Amino acid sequence: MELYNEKLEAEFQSKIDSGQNIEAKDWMPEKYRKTHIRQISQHAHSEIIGMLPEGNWITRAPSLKRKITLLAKVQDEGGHGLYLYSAAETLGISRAELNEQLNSGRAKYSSIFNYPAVTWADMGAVGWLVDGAAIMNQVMLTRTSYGPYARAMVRICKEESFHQRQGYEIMLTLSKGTEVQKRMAQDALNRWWWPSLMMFGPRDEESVHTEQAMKWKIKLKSNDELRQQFVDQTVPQAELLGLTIPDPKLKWNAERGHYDFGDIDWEEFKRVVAGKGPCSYERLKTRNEAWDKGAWVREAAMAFAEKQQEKSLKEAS
Ligand code: FAQ
Repeated sequence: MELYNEKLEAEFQSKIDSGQNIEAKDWMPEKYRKTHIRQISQHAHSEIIGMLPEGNWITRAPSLKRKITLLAKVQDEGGHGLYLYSAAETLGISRAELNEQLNSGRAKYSSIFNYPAVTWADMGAVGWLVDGAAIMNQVMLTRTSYGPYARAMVRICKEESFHQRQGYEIMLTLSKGTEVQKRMAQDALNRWWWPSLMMFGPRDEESVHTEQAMKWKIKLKSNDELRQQFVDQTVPQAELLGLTIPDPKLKWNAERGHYDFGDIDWEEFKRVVAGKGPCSYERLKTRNEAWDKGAWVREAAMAFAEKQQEKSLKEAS
């Protein structure tokens, strides 16, 4: 039995090494299956909870154009959550279990969504920085080894790049606007900068999953590599906006060919991931209320599906 498993594992690894996808019906080690359920479901939960900070601003958007764009963005995020839940389901976990894990507070989701969006400028900063960080990490996921996840990511990345641009455009408008608008944009950058850097996860030496994730081509770059890439890409964008990144240690390092940047508050990161972020309680409460309020929709959909099934059984007999 052990020899049999070793042979299967060797074949499985060589398939990944040669760039082939693993599909839902293929043999896979139990740890690969569990790792994917963990990552894909955390990702799906992040999209679903990620709708909340921006959802709050749909009714307060400053113009019809902004309202329509924000509405479309938040809807896209809901869609991303649904594709990702479907990808997780191909690994043998049910939608009911996934929902229960999120609603009970047992599941993790991205730390970033536990911060408040207090002004309209936050809609710009979230699109520019949060979607910007999300794309940086997710482009590599379009080439991840698990087929259903990789395919979901292709569509998600196309939509995320639109999200990033709409956020940057809001920042551009505000930073070229009145003094008050400029201050709002700077204030939003000040509040979202460090949490955005935390999105990439713990430092490489503390990232428990990276080594295995690289072997299975789930990750093509480490957390720190992606964080550096994000800083290098974002600093010139902030310069173009005429805004200042809130980091006195930020400095171009010609020798490394990268920006050096200051220390991240890892204690804050740990607190937020442990469910003690500024909005952690509120996010789960809102999510649970939405779940309860939606019960009649789920029940009606199930009743309709049962009726349709009965009808087609009758027609067939
Ligand atoms: N927040 O060993 P690693 C978005 C956890 S989607 C909370 O480095 P890994 C779209 C990690 O789960 C944003 N927890 O783990 C949008 C693990 O815990 P566990 C989400 C975090 O998996 C935009 C532990 O720490 N993106 O923004 C965080 O190799 C705007 C050890 O960490 C994805 O989910 C964190 N920031 O690397 C929506 C992308 N970082 O499970 C609305 C897919 C780490 O052992 C508005 N995921 N942890 O208990 C990934 O690429 C990876 O899972 C990482 C973490 C890179 C997030």
